[in-house]
Amino acid sequence: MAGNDNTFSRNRFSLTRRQLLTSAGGLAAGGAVAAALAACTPLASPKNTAWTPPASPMRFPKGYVWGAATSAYQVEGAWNVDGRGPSIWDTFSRAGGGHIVDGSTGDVAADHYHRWKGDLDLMKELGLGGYRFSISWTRIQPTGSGAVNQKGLDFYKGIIDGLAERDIRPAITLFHWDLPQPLQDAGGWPLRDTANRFADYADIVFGVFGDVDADWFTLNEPKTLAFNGYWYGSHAPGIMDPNQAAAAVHHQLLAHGLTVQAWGAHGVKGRIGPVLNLTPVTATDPAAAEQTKNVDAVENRLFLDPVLKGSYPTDAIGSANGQLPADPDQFEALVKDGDLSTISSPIGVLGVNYYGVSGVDLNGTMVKIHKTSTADWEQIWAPGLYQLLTRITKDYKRVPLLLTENGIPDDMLQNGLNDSARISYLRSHFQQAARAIGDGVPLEGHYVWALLDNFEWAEGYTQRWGLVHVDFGTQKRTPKKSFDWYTKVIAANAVSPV
Ligand code: IFM
Repeated sequence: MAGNDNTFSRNRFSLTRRQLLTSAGGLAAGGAVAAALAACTPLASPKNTAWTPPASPMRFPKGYVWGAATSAYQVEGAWNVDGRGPSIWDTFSRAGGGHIVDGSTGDVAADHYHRWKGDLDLMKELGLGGYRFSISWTRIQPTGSGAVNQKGLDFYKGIIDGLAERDIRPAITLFHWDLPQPLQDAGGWPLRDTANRFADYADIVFGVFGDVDADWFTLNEPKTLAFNGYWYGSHAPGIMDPNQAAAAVHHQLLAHGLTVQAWGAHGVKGRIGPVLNLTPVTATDPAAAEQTKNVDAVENRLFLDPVLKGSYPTDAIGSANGQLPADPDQFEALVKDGDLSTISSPIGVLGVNYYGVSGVDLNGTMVKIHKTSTADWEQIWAPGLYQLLTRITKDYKRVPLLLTENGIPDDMLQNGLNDSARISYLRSHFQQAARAIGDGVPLEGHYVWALLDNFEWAEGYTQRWGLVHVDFGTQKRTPKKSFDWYTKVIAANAVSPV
């Protein structure tokens, strides 16, 4: 694991996927950090650490959805098949220049486009109650607007029907970062009209699949796309401009709200909401309270508040340490009358992606306070999940929650199939989920990221996140040890202490 390495490169292409855990500003040795932490108050629940799991299995409510997730560009491949148009990820991964660490693309990925039936059989074998996948916009509308591609709709109809045959509930994400390239050429998410284009695309999907009883998700992780794609430049479309990033936040949220409204107008079955990746943050120095509050605003409240309260936090954007360094006036001018009521249209479910926590230093920089997985941005701390879930429930109106992603990449020191580190990780996070449910959090399901090894964005194929190993040369699937372990958890609807 990369857990002993406290230094992080900040060069453009080795920026971590989600945030800058930099060596800038330095990071105190573990003991000093722990001492500093003990001296400061965490932002959320005071009950976040003093808890040990019970010796007996922790049971989950009847109907709890045990799931696994993927996304279109990461698994489908078939980049130029059956009329699919180019997305920003096709462009970005082909551009070279170190965008993707191993120089790879998602052209073939796990070839799920051609192998989905076998993959659905694997899900059945695992005993999944839910499968979360995303629809590729450019399979449905190859240029992002106008003509509809029937073959794209047919592909997803096959998956939806195949899930129904296997009694697996679909969780369908309409957008997992693969913006049609022509829309980026016109300005991308910083352009307001992209929200309208997205609502048109959603309208097409709802018109065809309105009778599908699913958990519908509008956008996956609008934060990651906005920040990595338009601020750090480490993801497609590779832009480095905080003002564009701020605009991309607002217009994605607007697209979310318009889509919730279109969903209601179509009378689609199931329920709908966004998928937000959220991160509890803690000051590493008693004097860093303000900086930590700012980072919390950027990481969490910038997304939760508009969706669940109909307002933007005032401390997220600006030039203070920890803020998104865009122009607040410029941002305010983007928010037109009615936008916030659109964005806060009532949702039926909130998807939460949880990967860990972060410390915040005096510079407002996110720094390492816990061991990371092979992904150096992922600071593993299971109690943070409890902290996050209880905080959402306490600070916002009550809405059913689904953990829509949670997982780690293979530990490089372990044999790929013998992934006991993933089992420990999942066990501790399932326990914290059960604990949160016991304390009244309306959590209704848990999707492991990921079902299959896949294309991990800027990390290419160097990180393997799957319950199922994929040999990218032969496309052979082999369940890992965690797959067998998860099968037992699902069958028992309970997580055991060992
Ligand atoms: O692979 C990604 C996924 O696309 C979005 N959430 C985090 C995962 C792991 O980095």
